[in-house]
Amino acid sequence: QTLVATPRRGTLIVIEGVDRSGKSTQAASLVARLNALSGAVTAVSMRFPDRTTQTGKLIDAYLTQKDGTDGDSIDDRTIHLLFAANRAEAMVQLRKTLMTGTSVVVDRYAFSGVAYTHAKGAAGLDIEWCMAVDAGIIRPDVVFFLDIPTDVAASRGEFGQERYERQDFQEKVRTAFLDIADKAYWKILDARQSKDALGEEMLHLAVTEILKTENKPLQPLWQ
Ligand code: T5A
Ligand code: NA
Repeated sequence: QTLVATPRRGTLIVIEGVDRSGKSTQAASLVARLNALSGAVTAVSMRFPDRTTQTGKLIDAYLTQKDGTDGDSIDDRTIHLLFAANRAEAMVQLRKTLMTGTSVVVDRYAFSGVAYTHAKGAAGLDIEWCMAVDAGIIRPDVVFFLDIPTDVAASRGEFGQERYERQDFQEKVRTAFLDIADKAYWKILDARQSKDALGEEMLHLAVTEILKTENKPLQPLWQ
């Protein structure tokens, strides 16, 4: 009888929150902290929207309101589908990375898709429709929700540069996030803390999740 080492897959860690809650700061910090622990690359980062792909370029033009008109050339349903397509096209690479044992820290995911579209309050864009479009992509092992009062977020650097950065809208986004938060795998964190304190808390939680992941099969989201 041969002893075969149990293959261990990477852990899928998603960071969510309203604009300026500190997601990109913490995503970079978490990847660096995890890799420093082992002295090897055990974690990489990914972000959505990925503005570098074909779908990402359309999304970037929409968000920065450089899409030709006054910014309304892509309707609400279509931009939602583009954000979902931008995630769908990344799944082969994401699965491959996880299955080779590398953890992935993702800056925004389908939860942003649902929260921002639903917060528009437009007819036909109910939560069920928003979720259905992303159903079946890889389910995160854990979601860190960086919770912050929207007035604190609005006081941070460069707020107001992009389409959705209005405080009343951000308030609706925060409510939508909390509505879809699944207690089974979401951790709601206080994002008013200092960058370092929050980074330490997330490192501790991430390590716990990585140890728990072992070789559990990947699961589809919302199915
Ligand atoms: N969107 C996205 C959808 O509508 N549907 C979707 O499906 C998806 C995926 C772009 C927009 O797209 C929408 C949501 C967004 O409106 P993006 O590219 O992620 O999404 O947005 P960005 O503008 O890049 O990032 P955010 O505005 O969300 O900011 P972050 O990443 O939350 O914050 P971060 O880390 O850049 O920090 C912001 C500022 O705060 C400071 C930082 O130094 C920086 O100046 N800061 C802190 N200050 C004090 N204390 C702390 N703890 C701090 N942490 C950070
Ligand atoms: Na960001």
